[in-house]
Amino acid sequence: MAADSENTAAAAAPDAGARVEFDLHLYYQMKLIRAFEDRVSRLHRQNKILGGVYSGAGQEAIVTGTCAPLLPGDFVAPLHRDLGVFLMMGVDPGRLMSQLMGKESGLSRGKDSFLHGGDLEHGIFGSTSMLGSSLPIAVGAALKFQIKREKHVAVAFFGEGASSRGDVHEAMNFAGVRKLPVIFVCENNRFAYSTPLEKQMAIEDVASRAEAYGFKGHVVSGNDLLEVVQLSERAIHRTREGGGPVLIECKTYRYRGHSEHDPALYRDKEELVEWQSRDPIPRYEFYLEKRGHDVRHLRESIDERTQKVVQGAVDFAENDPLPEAREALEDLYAPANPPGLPGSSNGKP
Ligand SMILES: Cc1ncc(C[n+]2csc(CCOP(=O)(O)OP(=O)(O)O)c2C)c(N)n1
Repeated sequence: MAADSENTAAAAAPDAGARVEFDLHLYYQMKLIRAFEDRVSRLHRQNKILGGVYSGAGQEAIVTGTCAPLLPGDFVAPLHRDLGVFLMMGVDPGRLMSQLMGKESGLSRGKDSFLHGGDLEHGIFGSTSMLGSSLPIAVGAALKFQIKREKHVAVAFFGEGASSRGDVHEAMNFAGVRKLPVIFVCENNRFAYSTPLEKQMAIEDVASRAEAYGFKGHVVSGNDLLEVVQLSERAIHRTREGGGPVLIECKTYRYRGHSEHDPALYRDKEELVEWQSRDPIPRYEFYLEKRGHDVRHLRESIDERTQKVVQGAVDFAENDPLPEAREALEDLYAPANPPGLPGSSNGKP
């Protein structure tokens, strides 16, 4: 979990014991995200989820690897497929499931689906529907960190489809000019809804655009957790220390349709099989095996743990009440005198 100090300590000082703990923690998180999303897809078919479900199955290594090196106080703007970001940043799985079911304890107290639910306590901005529009928000957060001399970073996730929008260009250009502490993470899963990559981009790599904004762009396999986390650790550290923005493009593949209602008949089944054979979980298990772990045993015990957590989240959300009608008008506007601001009367009239 990103906001988790043990994780950060392991990232900063990789002695053997801490490295093992960190490796296993990443494995657990990636498996938890997969199990949670699988369950959400099933719950959707049972009509228990409020709004659309945009599965990130197959893309778990990206959110796991890029959120792992983050510290408390950092800011993250996920895309619509990034349920895993919430789990990585330490959001309680029960509250997250309540958000998906539109229940009282959800992040927006039943006022929205997953799509727009954020959690600023955990540094997560709730996505807007306009693709790419969260990048200028992340850049704004980074500008605040720079002005206040806070050693935090902002991370903006976006798809290769969103990368063709003007907001993305403006955000990257401004970040480059001001050398802001922001990391742009492109999850290139080869499809923007039904539009394949080659029909919406004339170049091979989104990462090559970074040069035009005056910072570095990297391409990694988004299905290789080790590669993602190693690059992210270096990039986040450099950006935190004043090195300016960076763009990381993670090549991956979307396993399911754009959302659960989309059977994705427009794509080649062979392509899906090829990408599933590069699944991030067995790939990381191979690494763990090479590190001397008994992977079969590990997989069994982690599966048991993740199933318990997911079932606990479902039980919590199913027992959580729906909000009362009178609450519909609460939490709509920021308080006139937000606590903690200069001249504020701490929210008192
Ligand atoms: C400005 C804008 N155009 C179109 C849409 C409709 N739309 C929602 S998601 C999506 C595909 C996004 O593709 P990508 O950015 O690659 O992310 P992915 O869904 O593949 O993770 C589209 C076209 C939108 N929400 N906003």
